Amino acid sequence: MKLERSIAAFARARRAIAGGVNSPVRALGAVGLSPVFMKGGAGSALYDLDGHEYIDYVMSWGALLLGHAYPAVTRAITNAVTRGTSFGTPTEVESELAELVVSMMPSIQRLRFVSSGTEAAMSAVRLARGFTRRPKIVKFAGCYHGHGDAFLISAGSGALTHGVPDSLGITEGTACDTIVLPFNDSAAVERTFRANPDSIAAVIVEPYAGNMGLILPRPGYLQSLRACCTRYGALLVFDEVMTGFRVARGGAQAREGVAPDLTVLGKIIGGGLPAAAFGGRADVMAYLAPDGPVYQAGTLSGNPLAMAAGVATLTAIAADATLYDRLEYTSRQLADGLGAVMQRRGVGHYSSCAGGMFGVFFTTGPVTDLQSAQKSDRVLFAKYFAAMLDRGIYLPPSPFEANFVSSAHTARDVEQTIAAADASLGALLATA
Ligand code: HOZ
Repeated sequence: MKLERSIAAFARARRAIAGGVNSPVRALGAVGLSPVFMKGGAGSALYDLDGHEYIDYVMSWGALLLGHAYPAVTRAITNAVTRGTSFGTPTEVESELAELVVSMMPSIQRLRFVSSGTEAAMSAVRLARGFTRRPKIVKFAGCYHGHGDAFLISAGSGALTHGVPDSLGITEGTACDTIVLPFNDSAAVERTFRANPDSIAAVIVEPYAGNMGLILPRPGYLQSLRACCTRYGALLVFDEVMTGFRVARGGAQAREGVAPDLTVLGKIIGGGLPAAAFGGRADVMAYLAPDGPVYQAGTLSGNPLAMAAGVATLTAIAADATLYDRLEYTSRQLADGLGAVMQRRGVGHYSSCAGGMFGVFFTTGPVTDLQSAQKSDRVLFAKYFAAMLDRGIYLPPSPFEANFVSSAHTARDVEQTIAAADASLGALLATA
């Protein structure tokens, strides 16, 4: 496949942008390729600079639940932009989006909008520390909560494939206050609380881990985190940046029946524009300035364009009674169909899915944590990624990222994707 224009665009980008990209995984380093520059998208399709069309399973890393350029979202943004792009004052559309979120996620009594998931996670942890007056946080290896200092220790996502799971630039003091435990291990959490009964402010977790591939919690795991936090007076923070509005209208917390104290949201809440939020118990949120002593602020927080896109997105979600059944059906068809192809071709695999996301590991499972995820065959994945790209399928460019579907993905997309996987693996195994 010819990607001449993308290659030229990357050479240009590298002259002015650090590394040529504004987020590391986009560089496609994990699969040894040069990035594909896109010029547009519609529904489930992406179009690159060289004129190729792809079925997209990145969906702006999960932000687009309704597909690219969903008409109601585009209309809402177009209408909003004619009234001005940013005021630095409150606007009513912020309350409109906040009310929608509160109505969909009962554990959120109050929230605060920010511009990115990173900012939301950082702010939630500061708030948890301020509220509990304790220093430490517990996170899980392979979970990713954006690039705030406290989280870049055994982090997932791009940190896993760019050789820096523990980034330089994080002070020893920060690292000391982050306790990293294996995902899905309730006993490790219990032991840690017993050893640090008065110093843990919060446990932060992706309830469905989506940044080391997709790893679902063992039955009872999230409940055990809830119980430990309650017993020891720490806050339970669910990072639902990926899973919020994606695995169910009320996120993973609704599917699992576990109410966190705080929730971190991003991606879908902004309908493809930069918006994120953190929210939860009213007594905890009351600690935030201007009412309380924990400071947090942002010029573009609650930006009217992003709020309008969010309102249009959540309104469409709320009005569609069968949306999550359809998304789960599509994800299941893909996870099972791709698994069947791998089985037939003799490739070790393990798959999982939830709502509008799914994961396929190139290893025989079960995959329950970072250690088991890292058994994935990265070399085979890189070849598979390239072969799928050649056949018009745009996958997340790393074995440790989840795949995302939208309501725009069709049965024909699923069929084409499974056929492409069969042809790709057939060709790869023939030349191996
Ligand atoms: N952190 C995102 C993947 N889990 C990547 C964001 C991006 O490159 O856009």
